[in-house]
Amino acid sequence: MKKIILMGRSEAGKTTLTQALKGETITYRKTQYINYYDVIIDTPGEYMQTARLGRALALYSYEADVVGLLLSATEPYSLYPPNITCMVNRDVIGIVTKTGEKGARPDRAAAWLGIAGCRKIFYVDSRSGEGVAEIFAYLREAEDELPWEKEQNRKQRGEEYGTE
Ligand SMILES: Nc1nc2c(ncn2[C@@H]2O[C@H](COP(=O)(O)OP(=O)(O)O)[C@@H](O)[C@H]2O)c(=O)[nH]1
Ligand SMILES: [Mg+2]
Repeated sequence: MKKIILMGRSEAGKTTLTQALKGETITYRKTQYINYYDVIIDTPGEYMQTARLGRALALYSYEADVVGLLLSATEPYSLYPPNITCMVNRDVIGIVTKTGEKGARPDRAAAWLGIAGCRKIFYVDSRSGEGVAEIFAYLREAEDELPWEKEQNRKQRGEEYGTE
């Protein structure tokens, strides 16, 4: 798995998404996400709410392969300056959270993330688990086996070698 660092203002949903990716609350196809603690870095929202955002982004992104900028679909404004992603020499993805909330405007949040410089945008509701699998799929590397593929792959190997 590629290592992702999640950034966004307080209440953006960083910790909840971290939990969803770690499988503490979410199940997908009855399989729990487990043992990905080392590939997700949660950060305090304070970085976003100060002028130090750019520097924090640049520094912390060295710890990761991918930076995820979170913005809630319920936010009435965005704190991201235009093209903030130019501070980072890593892939930066936009993640719109809380898509299932009442009055959510995922389209507006996505547009703001686009202005911030994110080219690829994901949409999640970490409470229901909607969209979390897509982030997993993006973070996977060739050698990774996603949780819901384990059973299928085991069966395939069993058929090939005549064993289970
Ligand atoms: N419906 C919904 N609620 C969310 C989602 N993400 C976070 N929340 C809620 O929003 C609040 C703040 O989330 P939290 O993860 O603590 O935000 P953080 O400050 O960025 O870590 C909590 O009450 C969460 O339950 C989401 O994707 N969907
Ligand atoms: Mg948090």
